[in-house]
Amino acid sequence: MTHTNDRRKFLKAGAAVAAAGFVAGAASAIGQENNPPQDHDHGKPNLNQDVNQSQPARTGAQDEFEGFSRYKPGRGNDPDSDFYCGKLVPGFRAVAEGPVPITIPDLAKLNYQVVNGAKEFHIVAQAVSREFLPGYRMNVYGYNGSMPGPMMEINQGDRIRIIVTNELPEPTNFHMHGFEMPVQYDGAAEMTQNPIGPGKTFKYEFDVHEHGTFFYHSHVAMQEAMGMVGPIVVHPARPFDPPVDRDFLLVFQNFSIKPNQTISDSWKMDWNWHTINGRSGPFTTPCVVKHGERVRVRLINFSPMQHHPVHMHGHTFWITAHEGARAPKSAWIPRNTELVGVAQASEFEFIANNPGDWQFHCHMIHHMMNHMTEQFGPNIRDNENVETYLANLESRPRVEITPIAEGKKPPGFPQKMLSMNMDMDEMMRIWKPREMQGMRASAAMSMHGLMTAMRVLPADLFERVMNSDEQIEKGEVFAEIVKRFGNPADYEPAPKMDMGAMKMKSDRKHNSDQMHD
Ligand SMILES: [Cu+2]
Repeated sequence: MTHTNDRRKFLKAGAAVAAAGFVAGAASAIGQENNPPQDHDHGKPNLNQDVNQSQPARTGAQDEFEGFSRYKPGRGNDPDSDFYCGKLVPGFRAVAEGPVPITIPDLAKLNYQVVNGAKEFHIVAQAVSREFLPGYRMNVYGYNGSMPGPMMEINQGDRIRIIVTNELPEPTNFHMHGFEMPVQYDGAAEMTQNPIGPGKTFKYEFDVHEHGTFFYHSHVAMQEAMGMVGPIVVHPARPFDPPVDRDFLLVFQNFSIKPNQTISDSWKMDWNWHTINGRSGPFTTPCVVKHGERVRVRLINFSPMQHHPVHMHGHTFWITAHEGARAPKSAWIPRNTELVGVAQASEFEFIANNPGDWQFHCHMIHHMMNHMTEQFGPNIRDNENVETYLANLESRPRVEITPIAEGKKPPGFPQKMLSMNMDMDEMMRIWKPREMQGMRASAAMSMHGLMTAMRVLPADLFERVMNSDEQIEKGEVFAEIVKRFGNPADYEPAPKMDMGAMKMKSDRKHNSDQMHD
């Protein structure tokens, strides 16, 4: 590779650039308040303006890599370049700093103690409840009070000791998926050990020589369908180059839970509830990154039977690893949708060069909806006994449709279903994470099931969203991004008070479409 020296120079300068980001970014953001909106060609993306107004002064060599810019959408000039689609464009973090800690939205990390030279983790298999959406608390199985279980984050070369206690009223077993360990620790009862009985404990201990994205899970099939999984990340002893600035992990799962029930039906062959790290969109906390950073995402599919083509809007990423092994760079593939099969883990990396709030989701249409029972579920809940059912007979079927297309109804109409029934408190909880601040007021309406958001924010806006105590108005950050990087003339803010099709529980009988702050 001929670019080694350039890249080394960059890496030296990169950390200083990143450190200077906040102050300089804040100053330029204030400075541009008075800038008149630029005159754009109608409908054309505005690629030529200085899109990086919020970044500190940098030299062209740090931003541009053979025609690929870390700050402007674009692929570069030559598919054979090392930097095409950002392939080997480094993040701001120096390789020598080691791997960046994992960000795992909505899940905890598992603590350990070093005991007799091993990292010792305690894991408890349990029946747990998990709130998939505000107000929708489901009965599943998991670990340490959580579903999925908490993440183990370890290093290549560690000796680990996992002490598993079974608090379920039935036997379980404990398998660490993908590890090349001594066979008696494989946890594949009854081929390699006796099951762990209720109230019993079993110890697993071995040296970890691999690196990558793994997971632990029960190897009892229907316990798997009840949610018994937890992620494991093993960082490489020799940090990967190019370095990433952020490293996210998302576990995708499906469940079958009838509208009037809370217990996952592990016998089912189809699946109506979909979770990322144990939550359904829009309760999934967005991933937030800084403009120009190199980002890694690890996708684990622990669904019982269905695969997930996971698509990220606005960017092209490189598939860099599958399951337990980093792929050689010659085998990396540029993509915007990665099909993750059952029990597979994929990793991808990209340069966040296109600011905005980008949808990031499984593309299976029935995985892009929460339990798909809006029209059906409320009937069951509201008419749970025969008397109320009969009393409401004249009003059924109560199919609520988006009030559009007056008098013009093609075959198949309607297809745009309403989404959630949440009250104000529940909706407030959707908006509570700081990661949601400044998104469009209607953003939550567009995330259902296996959906979250990848937010790419200029440095100053990132600081406001992630590190300040400032209350940020809904839509403010998004509008600012459109102003700086897009075409404000064609942008219409979301109506602030209008949650659109979402109806409040208390208002549903009054057929109100409005939500009041
Ligand atoms: Cu899917």
